[in-house]
Amino acid sequence: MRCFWDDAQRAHAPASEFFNGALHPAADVVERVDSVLAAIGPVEAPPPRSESELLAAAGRAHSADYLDLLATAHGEWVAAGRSGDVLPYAFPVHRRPRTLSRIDARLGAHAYDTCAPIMGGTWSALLAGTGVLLAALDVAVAGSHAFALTRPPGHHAGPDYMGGYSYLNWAAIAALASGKRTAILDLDYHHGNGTQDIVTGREGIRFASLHADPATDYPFFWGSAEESGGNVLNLPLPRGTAFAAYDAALARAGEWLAEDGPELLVVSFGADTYEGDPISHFAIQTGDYARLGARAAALGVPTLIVLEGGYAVDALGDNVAAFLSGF
Ligand code: SP5
Ligand code: ZN
Repeated sequence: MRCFWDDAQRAHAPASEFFNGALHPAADVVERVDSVLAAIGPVEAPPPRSESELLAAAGRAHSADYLDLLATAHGEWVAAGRSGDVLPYAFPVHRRPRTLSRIDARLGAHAYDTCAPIMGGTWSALLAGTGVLLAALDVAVAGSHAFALTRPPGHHAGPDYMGGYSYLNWAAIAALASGKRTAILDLDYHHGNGTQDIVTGREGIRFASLHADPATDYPFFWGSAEESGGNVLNLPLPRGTAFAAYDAALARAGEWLAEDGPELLVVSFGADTYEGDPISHFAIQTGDYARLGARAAALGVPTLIVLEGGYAVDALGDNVAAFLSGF
């Protein structure tokens, strides 16, 4: 399988995230990428693309004012005399009809949590990630499987918001840019709330997600079984879920996605379902990922795989490589 990666994606290197009443070291560390690169073999750099082409692709899934915030937030933060990573702290629980100018107001209006810090290199890393995504998408649209080593993750980013280490929604951008009937299969431990919010009701796209029950797990406000219908299928699973139950749910998701006759499959693959993940609570083992990859591949359509979570850094590469081997 052809794999794509751009070293410019390393410029996003968060220091910390805020939860449970304290700042914690960021879980989405750059070392995650080194683990994957060491395990998957050779990767290709994407062909150069103009910034306007990259922005146009991102703009299929995200609003212009949100993209402008991502591009300008760190500069405004520094201009306001701040140091360290950019984080919001005040949020409009209900959208407020105000013209937003202060950086803290703009941040809060485009975020739902305090787990998506922005630094000086974030925007350039996101543009590089978009190039990686589009290069892999080209391969899949042409009829082969491809892996985009996207980092930071994307599936928590919505039409005009960031959160959960996510800024640009790789799966949604790919689906909307593909021009194909697309099935999106989200296999991260956490519900793909951003993807769901972007693609709900979109003709020619179906979204199925296997994830931890939002009654117990982040992102809490999305992803219940009842929140299924139309082009969305949510299959929440209890903490402790291991291969057999996960594989059964995956089979069910695959059947539902196949009903729509997709021409392209986009997999949001997160290895935070791994038994050793430090922030998650499923019990998938490294050897299971090859069988799960084969199950997803049984859909029988050209597939673009993007990376979401997975925070057991040492095992991440083997888990990703095993999943890809199933294809
Ligand atoms: C892409 C992705 O996997 N994003 C996940 C974001 C989850 N952030 C939640 C932070 C709170 C985690 N609580 C962990 C408790 C560890 N004992
Ligand atoms: Zn996750």
